[in-house]
Amino acid sequence: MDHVTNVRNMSVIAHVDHGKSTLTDSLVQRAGIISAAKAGEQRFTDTRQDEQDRCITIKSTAISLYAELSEEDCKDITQKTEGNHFLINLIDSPGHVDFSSEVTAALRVTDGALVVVDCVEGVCVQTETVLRQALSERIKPVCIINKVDRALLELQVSKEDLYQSFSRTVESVNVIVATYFDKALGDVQVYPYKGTVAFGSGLHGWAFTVRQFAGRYAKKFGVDKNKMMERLWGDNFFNPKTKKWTKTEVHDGKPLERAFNQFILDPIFRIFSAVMNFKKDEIPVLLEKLEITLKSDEKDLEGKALLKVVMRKFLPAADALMEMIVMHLPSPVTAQKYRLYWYPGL
Ligand SMILES: Nc1nc2c(ncn2[C@@H]2O[C@H](COP(=O)(O)OP(=O)(O)OP(=O)(O)O)[C@@H](O)[C@H]2O)c(=O)[nH]1
Ligand SMILES: [Mg+2]
Repeated sequence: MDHVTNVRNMSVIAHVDHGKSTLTDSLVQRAGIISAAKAGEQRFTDTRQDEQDRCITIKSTAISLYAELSEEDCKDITQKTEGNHFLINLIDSPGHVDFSSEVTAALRVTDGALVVVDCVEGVCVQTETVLRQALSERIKPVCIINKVDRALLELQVSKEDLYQSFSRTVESVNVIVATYFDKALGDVQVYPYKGTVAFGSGLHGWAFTVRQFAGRYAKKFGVDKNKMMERLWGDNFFNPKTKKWTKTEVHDGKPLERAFNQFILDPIFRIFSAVMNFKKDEIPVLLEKLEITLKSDEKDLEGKALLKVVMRKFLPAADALMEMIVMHLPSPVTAQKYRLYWYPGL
């Protein structure tokens, strides 16, 4: 609290039911307030009995969380910071239009917003309303595309279809952001290759950003992380035979897989397929390759329960969220420069 440059005041905003409270649970769990088993189902910020009974947020709830980022990640923060310890003051707001005054109140006292979008429903009416409100308050957004587990388990989409759906959603968010452009705030559109968009499942407790994967692959291949980030989104294709990158999906007469699909979605799809199809011999090989170790009691799990444990270890939601919040949302020191309205003569 004494290091104001290391404070992030932020709200979680979205259309009703897109998973704000469920996602917040991942952060609450990381702070050690609730157990991993309950995270996602407890909806800790739905404190009132009527909220729990009706499975809907009615009042905005604030919670203060302590976060730590690795020293390496801290080097990439562009605003002034001291050390690698952070305080996140988070407000989980309601998505239902009847309670929109709660969103207004939350936005006024925060500087950044986590915009949650359901990957199946996409950008909805209330997503636009709350995003517009946020931008008119000069609140900087970052975005998470949530409920990706539904796309994989219920809709059984292909990797390319999922990429296209992500891409459309990001574009819809950016159309709104561009419409309400404010010179003082600058360009605040969200881009996966800049690390301001995450993808994941609040219910299952996993999420990732392109930046996280770029970090892993940059180390493995010995290439620059920023270059890798740009390659892992958009029309970038890698030819494993020639080890060359191209901008076209057909190279030398052979179709290539998009880098995002090949390097990011592929391991996730493999885990889902091996676990949900009960491929007992494939699972240990995959876990070893991805350097995931299970505790002895977790080894007996099967199906969805095993999927949750594995995905949480592979891509913990809190890591992706913390990274986005700390790296890309402004501290009060940064934000007050443009949020403070100055009336000459007063
Ligand atoms: N399959 C799936 N379901 C989810 C996910 N996240 C949330 N849900 C479900 O979606 C419903 C709504 O979740 P909440 O977290 O209450 O959504 P919310 O955005 O906080 O809703 P309001 O605050 O009322 O606007 C619950 O039934 C959750 O279990 C997810 O990642 N995957
Ligand atoms: Mg809620």
